[in-house]
Amino acid sequence: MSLREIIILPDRQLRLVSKPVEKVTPDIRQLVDDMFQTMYDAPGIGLAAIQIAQPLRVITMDLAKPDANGEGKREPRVFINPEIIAKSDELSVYEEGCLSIPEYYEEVERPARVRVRFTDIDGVVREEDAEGLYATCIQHEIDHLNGVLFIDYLSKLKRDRVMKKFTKAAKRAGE
Ligand code: GNR
Ligand code: NI
Repeated sequence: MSLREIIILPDRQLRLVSKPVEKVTPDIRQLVDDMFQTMYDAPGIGLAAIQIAQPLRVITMDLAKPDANGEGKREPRVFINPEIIAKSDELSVYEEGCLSIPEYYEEVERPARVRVRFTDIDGVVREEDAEGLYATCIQHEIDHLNGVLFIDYLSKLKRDRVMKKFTKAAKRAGE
């Protein structure tokens, strides 16, 4: 396992559309292991492969609350080639954050419940109903696979402000 660097705004790779995984190979399992290590270290509740610069349709997630050591009982989930096949008309608002947009949080409105179809780590196609934080998180992660970020749902004013802040920070870091 290895800890990988999480790419942040304004890295243009975040706008790539990730490619489907054709087969769950040892390389994909290695990628998933690295994603879990990176996600737990961050710490975050979800991670899309593109956030470690791999444009593949792979997501890791763990919605369990960590204990004081940042560990506790884990509930790791893996989604390969996930698709939303149904969504509720009812919406819900959640304050979102993103490891690729550090320390910025805003409320986003999304369908409250979704049904997701995905391939699991054993290569088996499965479907699950998601609600609450699970629904919010899977939608946020699937957006990453399509080059979409939660700031895209905010006003242009807010989005421009965030982009400017991170562009400036990147320039300063590069000088
Ligand atoms: O760690 C994360 N927390 C979070 C909180 C609310 C809504 C979505 C998320 S996902 C985020 C990790 C991340 O950036 N995943 O892409
Ligand atoms: Ni994110």
